Amino acid sequence: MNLELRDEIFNQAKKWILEAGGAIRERIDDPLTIDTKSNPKDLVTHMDKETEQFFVRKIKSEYPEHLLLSEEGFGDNLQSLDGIVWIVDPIDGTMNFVQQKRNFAISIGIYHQGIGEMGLIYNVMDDNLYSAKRGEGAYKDNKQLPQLKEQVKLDESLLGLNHFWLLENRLVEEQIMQKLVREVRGTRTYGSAALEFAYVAEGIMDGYLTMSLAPWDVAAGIVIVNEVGGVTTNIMGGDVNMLEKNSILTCHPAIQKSIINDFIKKGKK
Ligand code: 2AM
Ligand code: CA
Ligand code: CA
Ligand code: CA
Repeated sequence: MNLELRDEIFNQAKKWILEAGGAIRERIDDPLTIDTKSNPKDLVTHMDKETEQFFVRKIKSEYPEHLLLSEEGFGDNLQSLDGIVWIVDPIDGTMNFVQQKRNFAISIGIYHQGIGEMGLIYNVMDDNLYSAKRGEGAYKDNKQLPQLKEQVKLDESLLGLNHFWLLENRLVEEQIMQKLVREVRGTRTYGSAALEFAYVAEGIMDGYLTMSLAPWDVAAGIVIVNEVGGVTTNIMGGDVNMLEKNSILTCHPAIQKSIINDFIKKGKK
């Protein structure tokens, strides 16, 4: 992608994400219309939908040839990643949005011919924007994030992990995951995949492991983590398919092999 065009698109995306986040902040105490989706714990509010529609309107009027892949169904029905595709999660961490009025983010990944060119993750209530352009480093607001520290040992690492890993599940024997929890220094669960990626990029978590995420949960985070030297695959170490759901391991490269080979593969069902 031509760098001038990329900068222009990035500046638009940045303007829109800050605007959309500001609108959510202004209305954070308004009554919410809450619906459920695939199950009673899978929530969506009118703010998720309105925020997604805001991005659809902006993108389609400024860049009619660009495509949009987004959670709440107002985007395009994509069969491929040809062209320029905006992968948008209008509110990542809807349950946090509803119950805590914080700890949620807007996530935008912009891909060209399947390659992640830009990622933006906006922690709306903290007013922190994590962003990256491929090959140009990652930023938290205007400050460049350093490369991940030289070395990290698994038994000194902090791992983002949902508690469902410890219950009987379809992917990995829970005893093996319990062993992993005992091995690492600590675990955290923030409830927003995008923010967990941002924290891995920031170096305040060493990895994040999850069973099933959609493209809009990970598209921005992958680009941002990549720019500080982190790595992202599915939990078996394979490529992430940006048109489907994937299990995800994003982490410091020093602990990737051990998590996959010594734990996940040993407990694989
Ligand atoms: P969401 O808030 O945009 O739905 C919560 O652990 C994280 O997993 C959030 O990033 C959430 O994104 C994501 N997630 C993906 N699929 C989900 C589902 N079916 N139900 C709830 N959260 C889901
Ligand atoms: Ca959702
Ligand atoms: Ca999400
Ligand atoms: Ca969402």
